[in-house]
Amino acid sequence: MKTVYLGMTGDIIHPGIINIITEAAKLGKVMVGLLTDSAIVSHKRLPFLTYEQRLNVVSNIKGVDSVVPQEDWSYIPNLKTYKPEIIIHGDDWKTGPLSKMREDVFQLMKEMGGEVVEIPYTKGITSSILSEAKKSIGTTPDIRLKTLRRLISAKSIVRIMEAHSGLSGLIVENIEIEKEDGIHYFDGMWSSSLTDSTSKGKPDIEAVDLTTRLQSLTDILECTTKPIIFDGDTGGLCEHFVFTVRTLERNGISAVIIEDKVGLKKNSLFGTEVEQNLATIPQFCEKISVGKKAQVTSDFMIIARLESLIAGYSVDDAIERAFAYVKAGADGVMIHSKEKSGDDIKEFCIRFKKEYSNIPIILVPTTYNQFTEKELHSWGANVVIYANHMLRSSYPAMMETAKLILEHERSKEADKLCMPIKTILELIPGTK
Ligand code: SPV
Ligand code: MG
Repeated sequence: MKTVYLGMTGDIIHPGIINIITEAAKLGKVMVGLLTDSAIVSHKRLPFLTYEQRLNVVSNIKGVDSVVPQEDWSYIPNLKTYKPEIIIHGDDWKTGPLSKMREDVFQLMKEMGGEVVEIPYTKGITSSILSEAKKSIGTTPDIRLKTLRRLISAKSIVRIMEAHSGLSGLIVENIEIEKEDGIHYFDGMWSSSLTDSTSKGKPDIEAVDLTTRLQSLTDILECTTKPIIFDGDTGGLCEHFVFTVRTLERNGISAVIIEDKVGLKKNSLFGTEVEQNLATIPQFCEKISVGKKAQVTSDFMIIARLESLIAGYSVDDAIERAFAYVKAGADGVMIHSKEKSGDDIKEFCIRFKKEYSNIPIILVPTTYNQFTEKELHSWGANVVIYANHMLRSSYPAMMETAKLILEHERSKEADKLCMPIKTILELIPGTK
């Protein structure tokens, strides 16, 4: 019997997929090439179900003979490995972004003496339409929490944007642009102490209790599904940190980042005149360790933030601390710097990855913002956080609008800077 190769994501099973499997089974033994998370995120959003869950579903569909992982977005590597006599595909790939891959597949199958079978695409129901519907289903704390680890292992660089309100969260949740290599979007949100306090007109000096920080966080949680990394400041005393970890985890937050400073915390990017006192290594290791013991799931991440470079210490100091924090249980390290050249960060990343290639590095390139995500990844970074850009960009727009109204004694001139009321109705479901 011939082998018929069928590539799929298998996240949402709809009648179109059952149809193509049925057609494939008429031609031979169906081998499904199930795209892995990393193959999918190279071009599309992370699927709802994990690879293991999708494997379970797809292997149990009538007509599927075997399932193999497809590690690449392209079918070509698997076609070379498994040499099926036939590959089957919906005819929708004749045009659009898959048409180049279609040509390559035809060429390869011809060289291998195989055949490409195209079947009419099932109209009216596509995975993309269904994933729109999926968005309206929302998420659960458990699914949201787990997603950050999945993203870190699937993507070369995880892209996180600051959100400080429901509205900014909605932008991060929804915005995407189409580029040559697929859809680009933000993978998750950063709950920043700086932007949260600034949006409330207050200084960034570590809230006395979590309650105020949780107010805006709750607003974001209510209208988004993407994973959230929480800025935990210094984490407070060990006794407090235990509660913070539990509260965040219960709410479906994926990670907390705590910085190794002591005393009154001030924002790291403020001028050099601000004195920064660092915790001793054993002190901070103790905090990480009590936090790790407090968490209930194995998915929640405690990330140690190194302030050595901010406080005027060397890369050597940061490295010594980073190694100690990882040994104490940190699931990742964030290294921060005000240095524009990026040289110190690059040196840190390279040295850290030589010792711990599997521990994620998180960067916050606010000052060294000339480097692209690809460049930061080439140093060893796994996650990039745009830590304050939604808030900072909103301020000039609001200032300009307020000035225009004062100047003209009416609002007509400011209209061009304002979101149309219609957009509000479209953006916020339930107001249409
Ligand atoms: C924040 O966003 O609050 C941070 C990052 O802690 S930074 O402001 O760069 O210190
Ligand atoms: Mg902060």
